[in-house]
Amino acid sequence: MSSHVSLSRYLVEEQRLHGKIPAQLRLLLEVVARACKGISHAVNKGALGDVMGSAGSENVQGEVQKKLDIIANEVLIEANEWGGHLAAMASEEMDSIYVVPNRYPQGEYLLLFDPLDGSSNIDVNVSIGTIFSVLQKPDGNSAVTEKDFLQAGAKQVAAGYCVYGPQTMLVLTVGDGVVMFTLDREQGSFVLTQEKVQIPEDTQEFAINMSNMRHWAAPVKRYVDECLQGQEGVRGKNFNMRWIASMVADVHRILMRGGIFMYPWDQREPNKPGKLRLMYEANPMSWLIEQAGGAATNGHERILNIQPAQLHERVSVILGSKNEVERVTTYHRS
Ligand code: AHM
Ligand code: MG
Repeated sequence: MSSHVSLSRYLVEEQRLHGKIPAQLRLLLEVVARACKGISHAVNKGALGDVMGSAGSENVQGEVQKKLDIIANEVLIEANEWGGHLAAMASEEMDSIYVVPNRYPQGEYLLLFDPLDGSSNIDVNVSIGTIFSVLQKPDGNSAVTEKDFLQAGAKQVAAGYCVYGPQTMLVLTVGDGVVMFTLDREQGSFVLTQEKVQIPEDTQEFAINMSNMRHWAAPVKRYVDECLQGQEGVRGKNFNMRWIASMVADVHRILMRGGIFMYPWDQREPNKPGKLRLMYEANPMSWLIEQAGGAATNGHERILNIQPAQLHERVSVILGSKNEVERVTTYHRS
């Protein structure tokens, strides 16, 4: 019965049945899950654990770091550096890549993460999460460099997130659909609670930060205008809106019941392609969404086909229910 399948058992059986998860990748995913359990505990402590508030520092993108951003980053690094499964890591919270120190063996995988996404929500007790993406190091023998990370999202071998909400859930793909695990705190393990996640192709729910409306490009304005017209407008149906300001929580809702999420380019900072990061946020989320039957584009092309030029590259993101994402993408073409 699926409610008794632990993450470890799922990974072992997935390898046995489909050959998707070699031992090193399994170790990696188990270690990431263990780190997420640690982050979940820290998040849960809140004001009791001296983990709230700002750390008084900024990351490479000039964003103020919260204490929990730094704690989560450290938990992921410490958990992953010694196991021999990784060559290097990259994080939204670190300027450059973290190569596994010489004292440990180096593995063939590269791990990228946003240690705590939606961190503006930490202090107000709203869902936040960890997003991760796994790539293979292209050249097995040479020393790992930042260039090794610059691979299109289509090359990911595993991707997922852990959402710290009313329940802590780990959501994963290795290219064989999307599976969801719920943390059983009494057992201390992630238990399989949903398989074959499918996003409905149509939706009546959109997610976008409406306060930026005046800055959007015409195709995004058109799409949202038409949603707002409701039954009387061209769409002939009413739409609902949700915006949690935690991508993890917004994407989780879309995986559960459909919807479209947009963080598009806007005129506030015209030189930036968008707010969200391609390699830590957009790629793993886009793969999950596609694996669940949805779509993800930047308005012009499939996000997973974008060849990154830099580690901290940003991108415009439109993802979710297939027909709606295709509609917004078509509006960008016309
Ligand atoms: P973060 O990684 O610094 O937390 O920023 C990413 C978050 C996303 O989770 C969310 O979708 C978005 O920023 C919210 O942005 P805004 O506050 O502009 O609505
Ligand atoms: Mg983030």
